[in-house]
Amino acid sequence: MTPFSVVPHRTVLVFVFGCFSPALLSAEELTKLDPFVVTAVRDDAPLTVTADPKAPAQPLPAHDGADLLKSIPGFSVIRKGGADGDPVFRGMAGSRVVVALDGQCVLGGCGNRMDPPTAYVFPGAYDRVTILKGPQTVLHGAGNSAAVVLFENDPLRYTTTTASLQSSLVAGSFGRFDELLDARAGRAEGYARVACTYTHSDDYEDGAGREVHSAYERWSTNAAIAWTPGEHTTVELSGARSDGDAAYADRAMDGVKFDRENLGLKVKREALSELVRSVELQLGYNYVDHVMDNYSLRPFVASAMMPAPAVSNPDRRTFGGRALVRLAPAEATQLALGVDHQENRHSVRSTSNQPTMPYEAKPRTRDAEFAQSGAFGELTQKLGDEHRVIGGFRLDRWRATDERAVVATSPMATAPNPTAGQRRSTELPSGFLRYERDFYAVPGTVYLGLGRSERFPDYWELVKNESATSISAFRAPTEKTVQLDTGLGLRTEKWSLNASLFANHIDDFLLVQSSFVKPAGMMGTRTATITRGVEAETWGGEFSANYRLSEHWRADLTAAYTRGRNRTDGRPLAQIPPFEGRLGLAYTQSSWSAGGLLRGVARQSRVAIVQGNIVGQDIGETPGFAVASLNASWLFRTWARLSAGVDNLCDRTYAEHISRAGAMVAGFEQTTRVNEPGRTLWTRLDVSF
Ligand SMILES: [Cu+2]
Repeated sequence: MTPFSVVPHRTVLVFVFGCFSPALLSAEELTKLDPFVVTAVRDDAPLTVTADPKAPAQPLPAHDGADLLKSIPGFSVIRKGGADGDPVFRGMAGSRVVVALDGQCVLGGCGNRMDPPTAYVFPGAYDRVTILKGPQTVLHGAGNSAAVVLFENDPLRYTTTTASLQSSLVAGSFGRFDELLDARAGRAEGYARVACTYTHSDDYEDGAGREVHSAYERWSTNAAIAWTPGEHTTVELSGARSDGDAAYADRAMDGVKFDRENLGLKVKREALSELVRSVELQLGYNYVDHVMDNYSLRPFVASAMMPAPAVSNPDRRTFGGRALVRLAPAEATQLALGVDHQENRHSVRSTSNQPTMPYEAKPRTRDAEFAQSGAFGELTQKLGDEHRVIGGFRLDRWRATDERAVVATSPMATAPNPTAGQRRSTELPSGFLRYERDFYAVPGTVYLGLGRSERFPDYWELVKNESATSISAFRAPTEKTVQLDTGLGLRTEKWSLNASLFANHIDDFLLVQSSFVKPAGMMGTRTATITRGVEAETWGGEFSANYRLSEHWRADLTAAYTRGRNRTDGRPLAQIPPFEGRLGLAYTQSSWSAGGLLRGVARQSRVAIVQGNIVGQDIGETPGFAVASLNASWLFRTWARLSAGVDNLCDRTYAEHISRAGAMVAGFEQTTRVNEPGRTLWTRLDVSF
């Protein structure tokens, strides 16, 4: 075992500290002396970051996937309101970051991107979130050029009859209230678990005391039941149901329904023979039904675009599956082989006048269908004790069908779709090769990898936008990324240090450009949002250092930077977050901890106005800012812990560079961007039995 092999977070700590600091404190004690409130996550392996979505974190995240990821260096969030922000990793948004929930791909339905996959993530319902950076794995589907994000539950296995219960309550400023209940029970023959979450917030206020149209309410139930007929066999059937509503400060409509239905089946058999280490089969079904309108969560105001109460109701049905075999052909060789498949259908129905033509009475009209089938192999070859080579290759066949008869050229007008009924299919090759080396003088690992990924255009790039020359972007090119990844991780008893650097070249980067002027009719012009392929490059990286100043004091420093260039237009690449640094300091005793976090973000002057991605486009430069936060936590019973914090202590008024422009919402002051929350007080109680 190497210091950086992929094992759960805590095990790594125990292993490293257990080996290198036996005299100081036992591994258990050292683990306990980590601060209770998480302000910085640590890298576990080359290109791998793991976080505990159940742990108290500062700043207090909204109970959705994007806000949780925001605390991980390299991630930023495009804010639209209080929840359902879009995660961006290293300036890459949308489907460049693949999000899988327990191995299943969930795709949102909203044409206006109200529901990124992370809108259907309730972090407290999962045991672990893992981020795999760069095109350096082929195991989790095609096109994940920036990163793969896995929300997962730990496998359960019981030998005696056992039951456990974990619960947390959060109360905070602006009417914030969260509840989480996670119950598990099992015996040798099987287990069952259920996780329920509820979260609510009123409109928050920014630092200047202006209310932001951002209230939300979300709930979820995840359940699983499993049969474990032998020591090495698990058959798990799982399901999830969730819904919610959310106000948006950046647009003319709000989300009033985010209904997800899910069913999953997992069959896994381990230790079949010396050669076959495991075989697993997974199937998943997801249905997302989304409704947005301009009157339920805000006072209805007639506008030129929407003169009457209007509703849109898109939905998406996704089926998928994967079969994977893990082999050990030799002692130093591990091979994972598999196939996967995913298909989804998107439909929409809408009304421009709900009182006279209710949307519920209208038929759903299918507008697009997608399918992708892939085969992959990933090999890890140890070369002696200290060297490893890891390589992977996958080939995907991707198909799309354009089922739109007409294309909307404005909220009031449609035109016949020039690509109606057309089908297209493409072969997408992806692969990577990486060299890793461990060293022991200071325990650590260095790596260097080269990867290529080819990403097919997603629903928004292909169907929601036009192209420069046509009202349909259905012929948009595939996006090809070639990326170099390098970095190192060092960890001693007193300090740890991680650095990951990347540089890439992206051929046919799918740039989404708004306000593109097109001819209209005999003399006029109109503007459209188009998808176009440009030649782009980005480079940058993340750095984190952790230093144990004394037995009780710990300091964390993280930094992230990305720079991007659009070579075709000779401009900066749009929607790239500026440099960001965080400094955390914590004091930990056996039963309590207290800490502070300072987050500083630089100004961003590298902008390309009206250019960006499926979520948002650049609107201008932004100034830098700094935000300070404080937290404390007290383990007052072995089974109960109370935490509290103040986020944005100085009540600063600020907005993230990539956040969306503020919209005019009746009763609210319009701001340049959707501002972040002002001073936020929160308290949290965690109990486990
Ligand atoms: Cu929507």
